[in-house]
Amino acid sequence: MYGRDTIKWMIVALVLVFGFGTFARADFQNGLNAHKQGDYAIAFREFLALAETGHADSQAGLGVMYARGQGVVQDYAKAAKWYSKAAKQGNRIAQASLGSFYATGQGVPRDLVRAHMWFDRAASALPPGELRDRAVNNRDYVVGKQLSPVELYRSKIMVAVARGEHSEQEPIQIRVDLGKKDRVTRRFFPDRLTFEAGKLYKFVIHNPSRSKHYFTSYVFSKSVYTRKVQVMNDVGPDAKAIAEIKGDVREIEVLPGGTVEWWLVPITKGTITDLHCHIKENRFGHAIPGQTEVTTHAHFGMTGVIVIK
Ligand SMILES: [Cu+2]
Repeated sequence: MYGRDTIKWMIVALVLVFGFGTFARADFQNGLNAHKQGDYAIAFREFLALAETGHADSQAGLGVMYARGQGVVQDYAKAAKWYSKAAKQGNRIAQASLGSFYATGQGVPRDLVRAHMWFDRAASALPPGELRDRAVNNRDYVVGKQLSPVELYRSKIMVAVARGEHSEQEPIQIRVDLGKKDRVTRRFFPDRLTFEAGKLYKFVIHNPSRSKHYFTSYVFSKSVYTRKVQVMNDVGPDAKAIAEIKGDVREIEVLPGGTVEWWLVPITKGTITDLHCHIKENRFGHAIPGQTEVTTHAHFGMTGVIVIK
């Protein structure tokens, strides 16, 4: 099912670079002319010399030649490498082609979020009109409809970051404490958290107690876009980050006295009821080896509800 759309994309892309471009550099034009005439050895040499100096159109040209095996052994990984360099500089053939590669797993590991991101950037680089409409359709039909709301949001953020539009929105701060300053209270404080979809949050998870606790909610982690997680040296306004973790988060364990800041944007609205701490302990506050009645903090009431409005 990807095949046909991907081919369409390649055609859109090729028309763009080799049909519509106006190019300032004479040496690039030489390469382009050679390529049109099928003189791939000359085209490759011209493109390579320029590509290595950072010339985006030449990098895209090399991408095309590697993707089609023109004058070189067909090599999708090398094509992806050159497309990637050109795409980051805003070359739209490279952006569109890289989108196709990510959608199909050709030359790069398959990654629909990245595919969507590159298709989106390629589409928005086009002037309004039929080509752009086709580009948007391809973005949506090849990958868009297969992404979850969180994944679509991640793509949107990646595009915004690339455009330098991602101004630091002031985060809303929410704090939850795991237990109290003792080792017997097994509760979240508060045990009901309310977020608003689409806003940026600095979600502070602090453990004031003398035992380890988990903040675990698989539904919540799937309902939010995680920008970063920071391990803090303290709690409060003077706290400094001592580690930063990027990517998806499933659950967070906070050691006694520890603090973590989870920078996130809630995406999917709903009432989430699977928040719990699954640290194993008996009712005396510690696990006894071999004891069969060991249970978890959740059984002692360390559960909670998260609402995303
Ligand atoms: Cu716990």
